[in-house]
Amino acid sequence: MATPSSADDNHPPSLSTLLKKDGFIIIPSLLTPSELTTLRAAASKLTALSRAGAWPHIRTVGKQFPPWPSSPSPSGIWGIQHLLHPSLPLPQADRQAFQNLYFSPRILSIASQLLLAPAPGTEDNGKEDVLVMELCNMLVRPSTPFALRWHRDDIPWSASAVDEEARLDITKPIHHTQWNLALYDDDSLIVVPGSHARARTQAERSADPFADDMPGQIKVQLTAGDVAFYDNNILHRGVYDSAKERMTLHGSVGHVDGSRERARNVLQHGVGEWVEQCDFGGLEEGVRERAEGMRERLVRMGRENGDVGFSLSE
Ligand SMILES: O=C(O)CCC(=O)C(=O)O
Repeated sequence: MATPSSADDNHPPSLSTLLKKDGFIIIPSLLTPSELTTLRAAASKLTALSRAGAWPHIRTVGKQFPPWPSSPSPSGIWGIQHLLHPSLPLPQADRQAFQNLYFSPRILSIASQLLLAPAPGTEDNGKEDVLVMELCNMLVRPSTPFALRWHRDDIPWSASAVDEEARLDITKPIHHTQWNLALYDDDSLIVVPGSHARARTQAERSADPFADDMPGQIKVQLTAGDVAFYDNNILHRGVYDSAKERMTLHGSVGHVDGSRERARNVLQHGVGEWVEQCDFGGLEEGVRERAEGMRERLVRMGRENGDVGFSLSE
């Protein structure tokens, strides 16, 4: 399991080195107990409202990729979208808890370390004003058993090995990072470590899309309060236990050089329709300015990229 603990205590590998090697890293105990309590309270209220059909931005059981219907299917929901949406039907304190978390200096410092890694041979680790606001969603326990097929988030399963290699070149700068922050212990995410950096093997190509025994697969084990950062083009799937509580915040942060591929990844979720109405006035000074800058760069990305379509379909 990749954790930021060191192979050599004098020269611990950087977070970006670990992420480039395995495709994911786990940062234990990012949240304090009091933050965990506050976020669980907000998350529980939003989950109840979403299951009852009072929040239309949901992921419905039975459908893996966006767009999703706006009412829960009879088999329930497995995710809730847009936790930063200005119309989220929650008291201000709960909405603030999600904003505080998404823009928290701890999350953004890790994102900066991953996205602004120094170019080989330089000491320069860039400037923070290239971070872009992206997604802040939540993955929840479905009420009936449900599983996602193996996928990469932004490369179709039908891609040739040549196309996969062109997209997965890890010598190129990283332009996004995705994270899962568990509010309850969570082992639903299954990944093949290292697969973010190579085309699929013949065994992976010919495997059943719902295979429970993909060679090399591991469960990403998160204890409540831990966060996993990962490359969303790692081979992965979700397998959900309807009897086990799950409320895992699911976000991403981008880099301004992310171009059309990142624009599609983010804007296919509909964020462009509401991001300009978000009120970040409740954030602490310093954090607020950074949030405004990240929002501004997302708006610009939307303007420059027009209709982006969807990454995947089923
Ligand atoms: O449930 C998870 O953690 C994985 C979700 C996922 O693979 C996705 O949203 O594409």
